[in-house]
Amino acid sequence: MKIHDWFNGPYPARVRIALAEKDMLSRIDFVSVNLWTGEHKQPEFLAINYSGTLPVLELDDGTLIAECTAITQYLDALDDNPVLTGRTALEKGVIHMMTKRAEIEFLDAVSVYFHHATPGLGPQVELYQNQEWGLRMRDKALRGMQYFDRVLQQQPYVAGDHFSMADIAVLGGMIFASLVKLAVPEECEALRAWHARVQARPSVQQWQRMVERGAPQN
Ligand code: GTS
Repeated sequence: MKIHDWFNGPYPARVRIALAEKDMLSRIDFVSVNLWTGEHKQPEFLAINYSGTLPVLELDDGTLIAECTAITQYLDALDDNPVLTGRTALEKGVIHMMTKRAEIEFLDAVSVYFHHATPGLGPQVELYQNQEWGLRMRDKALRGMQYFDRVLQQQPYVAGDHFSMADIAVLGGMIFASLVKLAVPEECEALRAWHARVQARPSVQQWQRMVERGAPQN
């Protein structure tokens, strides 16, 4: 299996952390797509993913699966022990809901802020920017952090009692927020405590070490 991604991107991080949780990193060949030169917007990559985003999973038979949630669901099901995406109907429903909420209310909002209200990937890649929209999305992301803080005051993990894909999605938001220097409000103590706990997980540590090794040479 191959994954087309960029080594330190927040969305790619979601899949890399899921792979580390499942002890599957060694089964993947990573193909580097350079976001900073706009490789993901070139026809060659758009043929792989119409949406022009990373990551994309490519199976040995050529099947392409884009979207972090879809990729994680596929990978998690391979061993018939889908601990990240839910083993029961109830778990699946709640984890999916909270993952989607993490995207809509937090991670995607930080991403829009980055692309619209900061230099983003630079003038060669960011062909349209709307600063007002970007700033609104920054404020939405901050409200999202407050929402997840309230959730985590009630339960240890984003979707309940177990670490899941929903935690990884919120972690993606925290990774992106840190890249764009969007601080977690001081009063979000439960979110901060959860963040410290999940950052200590071996999967997240392993991802951190991959990032520290730096950009691939291909
Ligand atoms: N909904 C998609 C998913 O969940 O996979 C979003 C993917 C996404 O936005 N990926 C980022 C991207 O391709 C990668 S990164 O910014 O996290 O590194 N961004 C490039 C762009 O131009 O939007």
